[in-house]
Amino acid sequence: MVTASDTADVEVHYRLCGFCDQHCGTEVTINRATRQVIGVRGDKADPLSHGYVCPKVYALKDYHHDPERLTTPMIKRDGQFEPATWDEALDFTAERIKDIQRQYGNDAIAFYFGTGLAHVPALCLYTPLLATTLGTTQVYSSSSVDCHPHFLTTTTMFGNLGAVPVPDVDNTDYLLVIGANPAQSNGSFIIAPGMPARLKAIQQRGGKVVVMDPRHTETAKLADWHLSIRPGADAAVLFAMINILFEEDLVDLKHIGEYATNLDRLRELAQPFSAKTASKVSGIAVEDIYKLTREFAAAPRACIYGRIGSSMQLFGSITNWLIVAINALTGNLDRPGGSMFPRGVIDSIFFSDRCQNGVLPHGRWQSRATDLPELAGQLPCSALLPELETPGEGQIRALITMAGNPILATPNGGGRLTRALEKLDFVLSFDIYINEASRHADVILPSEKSLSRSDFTLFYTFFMVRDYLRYSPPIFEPASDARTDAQIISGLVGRLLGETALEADERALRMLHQQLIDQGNEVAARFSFDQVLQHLGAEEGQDRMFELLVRTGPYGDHLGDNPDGLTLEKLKTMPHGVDYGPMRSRIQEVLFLPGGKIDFAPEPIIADISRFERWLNGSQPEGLVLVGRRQIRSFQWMHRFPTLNKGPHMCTLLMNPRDAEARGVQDGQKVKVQSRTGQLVVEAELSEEMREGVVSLPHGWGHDEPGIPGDSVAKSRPGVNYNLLADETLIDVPSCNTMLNAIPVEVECAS
Ligand SMILES: Nc1nc2c(c(=O)[nH]1)N[C@H]1C(S)=C(S)[C@@H](COP(=O)(O)OP(=O)(O)OC[C@H]3O[C@@H](n4cnc5c(=O)[nH]c(N)nc54)[C@H](O)[C@@H]3O)O[C@H]1N2
Ligand SMILES: Nc1nc2c(c(=O)[nH]1)N[C@H]1C(S)=C(S)[C@@H](COP(=O)(O)OP(=O)(O)OC[C@H]3O[C@@H](n4cnc5c(=O)[nH]c(N)nc54)[C@H](O)[C@@H]3O)O[C@H]1N2
Ligand code: SF4
Ligand SMILES: [Mo]
Repeated sequence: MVTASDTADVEVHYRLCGFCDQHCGTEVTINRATRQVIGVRGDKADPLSHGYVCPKVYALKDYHHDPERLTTPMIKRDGQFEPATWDEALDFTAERIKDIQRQYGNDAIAFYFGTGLAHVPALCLYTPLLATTLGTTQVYSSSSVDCHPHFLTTTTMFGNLGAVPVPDVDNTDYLLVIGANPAQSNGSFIIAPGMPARLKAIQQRGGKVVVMDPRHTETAKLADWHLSIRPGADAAVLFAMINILFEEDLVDLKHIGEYATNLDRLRELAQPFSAKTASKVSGIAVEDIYKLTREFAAAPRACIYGRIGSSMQLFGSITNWLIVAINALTGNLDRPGGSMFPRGVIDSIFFSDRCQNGVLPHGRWQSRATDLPELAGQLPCSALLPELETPGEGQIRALITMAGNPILATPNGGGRLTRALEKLDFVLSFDIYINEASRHADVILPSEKSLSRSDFTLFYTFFMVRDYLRYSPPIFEPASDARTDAQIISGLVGRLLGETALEADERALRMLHQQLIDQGNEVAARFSFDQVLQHLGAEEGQDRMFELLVRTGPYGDHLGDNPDGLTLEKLKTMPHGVDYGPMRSRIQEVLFLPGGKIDFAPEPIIADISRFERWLNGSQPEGLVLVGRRQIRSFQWMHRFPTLNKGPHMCTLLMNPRDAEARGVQDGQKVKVQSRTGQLVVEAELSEEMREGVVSLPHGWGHDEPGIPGDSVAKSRPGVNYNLLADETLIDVPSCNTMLNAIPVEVECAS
C-alpha cells in the first residue's frame, strides 16, 4: 500500500465502510490530484471493528471509479435512457406524480424501498418527508421478505417494534445460532464487526457456540456443535425446549419476572410438543434436544440468536417468539451476556413504531386485493404483485423504488413481477445503476458519489453491541453537476407541494424533531422548533439532521443544557468514532404494552399454532426444498465489481450427493430447478454440507435481463434469479413475511 509520504498528493482518510450494516472503520488512501482511490484497509483504532474488514471493502475502488455508475439523472425517451438536467428530471417527475394522483388518487402510487436506503444517510433521513408527501398506503420494503417475523414478535411481546433483542456476543458463554451464517453475512440485527473472532473468543473463555441450520455452514464449521435441522421445524424444537425447562424446573426469569404476563399460557401452549415430536419432525435426536436445553439453562450467560433462517421461513413468527421466550425463561433477556436492548448514542428513528393507547401498529388496514395486514405502516411484499395485477379502483399505476431491487429480492421477481412493472404508467427509481428493477423506470435519480458525501452510523444504532457513533467527512469535492439525496428529495417534494427545496428541507427537519418528541425524547420536547433551528447549523442537508440526533441523544449536549455532552463538532474531531461502552440492562425503557408488560403468549402469533400443528402432522413431502445462502464476496448489486465476482462461480445449487445420485446428477452438471412459479437452469455443486432433502441457492443473481446497458462483469457472469422460484402465496401467516426459504422444488438434469 502506498503511504502518505510517497507523494505529496497522496492522503489517508478514515471512513466508514457503507457496504453493509456493520459499518467497519476503514483507512482509505487516495490521490488528491488524480481523484483516484489507491487502496483501503481496516482502521485498527476503530473501537467497534478493531481493524476488521471483509473482502467486499476492496471493491471500493471498483465502485468509486465504475464508469457505469450513473452521475446524472436519466429520463427514458422512446425506450432509451438519456441523461437529463436535474431541473428537467425533477420537473418531469413531479408532473407525472401529480397527474397520476389527480387521475387515480394517492394510493395509485406504490413506494418500495430496499436495504440500500439504510446505507445512505440522506435517503433514511428524507424518506419520511417523501413518503408523507406522497400520502400513499401502498408502501412496501425488503423488510417484509426479511424481518417482519422479528418485528411482529417485538410488537406483540413488548409493544415496541424496534426493541429487537441483540445477542451480547462479547460477553456470552453460550451462543445458539438459529438460521444465520455470520461467518459469511457478517451478521444482521447485530452490529459486531468481525463475527468469526468474536465467536472464537466465546470458545476461548470456555464457552460454546452451537449452530442449528440445514446446512453445515461456514459458521457451523467454527462452532462446537452443529444440529442439522429440517427447514421450518425450529419451532417444534423450541417448544420442546420450553417444555423441558418447565419440567426440569429450570425456569428463572430473574428481573424480567416482574413484567411477565401469560407465562402459564406459554407453558400450556408448549405442552403438546414433546422432544419426541420435535425430533420426528426436525431430525434432531431426542437426547440432543435435552442436552441442548440443559446446557443452555446451565450456562452462566447464554443467548439464542436467530436471523434469516429463523424469520424467512414457514413459521417465522412462532420461531422468533419462542427464541425471545427461551432467552427470557432462562434469565438471559436484558442481561449482560444474554440478549439485550442497545440504547445507542442517538435515538433510533427507524422502526420506532409502538403500541399507542393499547393499539398495536399492526393490522390497522389491509391490502386491497389480498386482505393482508400492514405492519408499521407497510404492506407485505407478498401483497405487491396482486395489487399490481388486480384491476379495479385503487390499482397501482406507478411505482417508486428507492435503493432497492424488488426484481431480484422479492417473490416472482423476474417472472410475473417483471411483467407487471412493464405495464405501469410511471416508474421512478432512486438508484445509481440501471439494473433489473430500474430498467423499468421512466426516470432514475442517482445519489451523488458516496466518497463525496459525509457518512455516519445512523440506521442501525439500535443493533450495535456497544454505544458507538462515528462520523466521516466527505473525501472528494462533489462533481459540479451532482446533487445530494437531500437536495434531490427536497427538490421533488418542493415541486409537489409548491414550495422551495429549502422550505422542504426545513419541513424534513421539523418532521424529525416531531418524531423525536413523539418517541418521548425529553430534550426535543423542551425546545420549540424555532429554538431548535437557532441551535443548529444554518446549512440545510443531512448533517443538520444528524446534528439534531446527536445533540438530543442520551450522550448529547442537549442543545446547550448539558455543555459537556456530545455535539457534531466534537464528533468530527474523533475520526475513529466514539464508544460509550457495552449494552446495559434497560428493560423498563423498552416496554410499551399497557401496564408495561411482556406478553409471553401474544395473540396474533399464537393464532398460527394450528397451522403449525397441521404442518407437523401432515405427511412429509418426498421432494426437495430450496433455501438460500449468503456469501461473503456477494451482494446482489455488487456482482458488477471485478474484485468480487471472480474465481469459481458463486451461484451454484448446493446439493447433498445422495439427493444428486437419486436424480442422476453429477457434480458440476447443469440442472433444471422447478417450483410452482418458475424454473431455472443452474450448475449443481455436490456437498455433504447439505442436509438430505434440502438444496441451497444464493439469491440476488440473474443479471442477464434485457435493457441493461454496459458490459459489467455481472453481465458476463449473470447467475440465475432465485426469486423466479419464489411464490408470493407462501407466507409466514401472522407477519405475512414471504417465505423465500423452504420452497418445494424438483431438480433434474438439464438436457
Ligand atoms: N431468495 C431470497 N431473496 C431475498 C433474500 C434471501 O435470503 N433469499 N434476502 C432478502 C433480504 S434479507 C433483503 S434485505 C433483500 C434486499 O433487497 P433490496 O434491498 O431490494 O435489494 P438490494 O440489491 O440490496 O438493493 C440495493 C439497491 O440500492 C442501489 N444503491 C446502492 N448504492 C446506492 C446509493 O448510494 N444510492 C441509491 N439511490 N441507490 C443505491 C443498488 O444499485 C441496488 O439497486 O433481498 C431479499 N431477498
Ligand atoms: N456478503 C453478504 N453479506 C450480507 C448480505 C449479502 O447479501 N451478502 N445480506 C445482508 C442482509 S440484507 C441480511 S438480512 C443478512 C442475513 O444474514 P444471515 O441470516 O446470517 O444470512 P444467510 O446466509 O441468509 O443465513 C440464513 C441461514 O438460514 C438457514 N436456514 C434456511 N431455512 C432455515 C430453517 O427453516 N431453519 C433454520 N434453522 N435455518 C434455516 C440457511 O441454510 C442459512 O444458513 O446478511 C447481510 N449480510
Ligand atoms: S463487513 Fe465488509 S462490507 Fe460490511 S462494513 Fe465491514 S468491511 Fe464493509
Ligand atoms: Mo436483509
